[in-house]
Amino acid sequence: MKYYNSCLGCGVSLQTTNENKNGYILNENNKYCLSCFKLKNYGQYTQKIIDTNEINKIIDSVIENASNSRIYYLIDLFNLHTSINFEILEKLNKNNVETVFIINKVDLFRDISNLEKITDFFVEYIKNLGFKEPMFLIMNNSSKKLIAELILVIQECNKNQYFIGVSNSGKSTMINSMLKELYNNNQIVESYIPNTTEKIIPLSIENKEVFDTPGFSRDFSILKNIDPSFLREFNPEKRIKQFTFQLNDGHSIVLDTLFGISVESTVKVNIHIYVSKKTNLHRTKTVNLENYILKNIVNYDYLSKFERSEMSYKKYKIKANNDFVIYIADIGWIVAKSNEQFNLSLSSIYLNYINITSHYQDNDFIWYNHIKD
Ligand SMILES: Nc1nc2c(ncn2[C@@H]2O[C@H](COP(=O)(O)OP(=O)(O)OP(=O)(O)O)[C@@H](O)[C@H]2O)c(=O)[nH]1
Ligand SMILES: [Mg+2]
Repeated sequence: MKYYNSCLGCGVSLQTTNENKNGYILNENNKYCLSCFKLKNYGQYTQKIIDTNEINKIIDSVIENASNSRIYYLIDLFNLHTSINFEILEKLNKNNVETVFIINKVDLFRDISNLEKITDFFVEYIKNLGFKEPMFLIMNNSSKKLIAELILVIQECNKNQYFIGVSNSGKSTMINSMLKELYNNNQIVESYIPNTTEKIIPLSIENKEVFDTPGFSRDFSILKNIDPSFLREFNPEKRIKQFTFQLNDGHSIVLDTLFGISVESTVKVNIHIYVSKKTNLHRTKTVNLENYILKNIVNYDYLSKFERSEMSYKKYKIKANNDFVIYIADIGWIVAKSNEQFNLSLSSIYLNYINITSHYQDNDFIWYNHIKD
């Protein structure tokens, strides 16, 4: 009988003594901890204790000992801004680690030909951070062709190969897709729940040593406060949808009941919203916005775990004839434009939980264009 020290699915040490601790197994010969077993076979989630400090230590030690390693750094195209961890990039650069950047989940976008612009942007961006000859790959884990190409890249390298990246960027799915393609085996557990992988998982791909790693911090993420049974709602499994509105002064759009987008303007404002198809967008007058949110919030059960505050606002004064982009981590992004200067505000009773960044659209980086219908 074979006994396993660590779970094949998430890498955590297996134990038979405490049901409430990670890595619990019923029988000593189980390959998967109970939590991975349930997730893998029944899609059932069990609450796990995640120690982000421990994960950071694991990643630090991978980078510090990477003199004979190649690291694949995954960037989740849907969560572009939050995929970039400056501290980790700095460490990779300082330690002169051979790094391959993988831009993943390109299937969420419509026109792959435009992806060249993204790569160009990233090459510049990463070079500006000091990386001398960064390598880039564009991936979609459901593409057999791209997975076959990645297998060739792995085969040609004689170093230890680590896949790192923010949680949910698709590391485990990527490695599993290669294992499936080669050996019809999909041993690692992949899921839309953050921090599925807990420890380093060593694997062999065409006799090369490949390692899955736990995703680093998603402290910023709204997903952290959402009940796992609702997380699927937030995972854009299919192509992101563009919703287009023309908003007049005093009109608003409410996204689920998470936040409202309102404008003050003398002319119509064009608003494009790029989110998962499952998101509900409702148009209302700004005077009715707060009432609408409070009345309908019960229909959005996933918000019940949040502590509500007073309605608070984030305001932007936007120049005429410029695309202004607002990224909302894990939700999507908004592009607003008008031929006159206007004010835009985001209002929410959960503003503290939402990670928002914004900038004027740079002409060289019109990456959101490839999902335009
Ligand atoms: N659309 C799309 N979704 C993907 C792709 N790769 C992974 N996903 C989805 O992204 C989610 C996270 O995938 P995982 O492979 O578990 O991510 P991870 O990086 O291993 O996450 P951690 O283990 O938490 O660090 C899952 O719902 C996957 O189905 C992809 O290429 N395209
Ligand atoms: Mg994983």
